[in-house]
Amino acid sequence: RKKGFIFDLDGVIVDTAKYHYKAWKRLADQLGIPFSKESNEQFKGVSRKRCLELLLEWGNYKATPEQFEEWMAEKNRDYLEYIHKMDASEILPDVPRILQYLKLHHMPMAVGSASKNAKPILEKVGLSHYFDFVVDGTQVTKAKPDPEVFLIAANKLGVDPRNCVVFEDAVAGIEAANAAKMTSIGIGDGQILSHANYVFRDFTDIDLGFIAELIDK
Ligand code: B16
Ligand code: MG
Repeated sequence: RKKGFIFDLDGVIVDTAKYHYKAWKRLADQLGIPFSKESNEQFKGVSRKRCLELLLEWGNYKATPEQFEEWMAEKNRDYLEYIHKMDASEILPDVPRILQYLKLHHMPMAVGSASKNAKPILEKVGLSHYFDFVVDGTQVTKAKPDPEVFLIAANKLGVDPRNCVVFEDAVAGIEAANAAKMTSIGIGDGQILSHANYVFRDFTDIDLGFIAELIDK
């Protein structure tokens, strides 16, 4: 059976969560809304719009549509400044080892991310060539935990969703992969990602034998 491999971007391939955090923190400080690293956890895998809605809810803050647009733009301008300086050193440990192995076995591969900045980030860190398709926040209408982003990816790869494997670091992303009937692999904390079919702390914990089994299953 033909298999497909789909990777989330932020938190799986690169650690951009820290830049999202810094950009949101700056805006939150400016608005006088408390915002911590723990609050930032709830922004993982969540669209920019939804993140701002949450921030304003937490701060009990009413915004006009114009302010809302301006703050989203401001956060993104800040974020773009950080990612502009990114290079291959920011790829998470052992990601290339897994990508190379899959490529060697001619596996179809895609990125499935909520981010509208996915393509420039992949270019910056030099990983674009591994992926046949990048499905990102510019192409989806329903955010994770809706399976849309992964279903579009499977469709583009020409692989039955049940034969797709998803690597995700966010709870919403694991839910999305499960809803798409894909094999979900959590990257991170097993207690947080308890609904995943498999969980690894990071890619250094993934044995190539395990990937070989996924390919042959
Ligand atoms: P942007 P992923 C997600 O990417 C991030 O985890 C999330 O924190 C962010 O708000 C979202 O992208 C939108 O990003 O503002 O760049 O469009 O994890 O789905 O790759
Ligand atoms: Mg993520």
